Amino acid sequence: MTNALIVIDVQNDFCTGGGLAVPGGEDIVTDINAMMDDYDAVILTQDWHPSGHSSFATSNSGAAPYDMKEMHYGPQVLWPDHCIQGTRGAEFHADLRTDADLILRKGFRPAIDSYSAFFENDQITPTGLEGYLHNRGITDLTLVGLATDFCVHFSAVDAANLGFNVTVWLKACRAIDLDGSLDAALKAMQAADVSVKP
Ligand code: VGL
Ligand code: ZN
Repeated sequence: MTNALIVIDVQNDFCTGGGLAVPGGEDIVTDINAMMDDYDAVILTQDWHPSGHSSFATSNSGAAPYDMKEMHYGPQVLWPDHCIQGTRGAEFHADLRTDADLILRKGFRPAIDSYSAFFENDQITPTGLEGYLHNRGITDLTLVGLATDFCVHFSAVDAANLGFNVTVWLKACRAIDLDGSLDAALKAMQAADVSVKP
């Protein structure tokens, strides 16, 4: 068994004062740093959008943040601007350890969003992470980070469907919780055989 810790999107824009602040986002940093020494590999993901990304409400005339839009790949939440490439908001939280093996960026294609660390929101375009993990012989994944109900949720379900043994550790995650999205995410993760630990 070879295990990896995958730290999802612990970036300034998802912390207090950020463009898409997740309540308590920064509170998980200390626990995540402490966990890193217990894994064979540590991977950080970084939400990394070009300015004017199609998932931003400001890129869709007449739209307000958190409206839904039907994209060519399915329904998409329209977000406040966040994690724009090269900005301070896209940087990792200053206290997060970045001595990781791999930093995987996602969401860089202008016309498609990417919640999952494995596939973009069309569910087909791969990020390459599956191949990286298989090449390194990694079988077991623990996921932590932001946000529980979006990027952690979709990454965990994809990982389980790809055959990895997946644990999500909620004490080191925080949620956006939009219209019951946290409840739905917890159910979807359990249904996909993700082990959800408090
Ligand atoms: C995320 C919404 C938009 C996340 C990223 O990291 O959960 N959520 N972009
Ligand atoms: Zn994003």
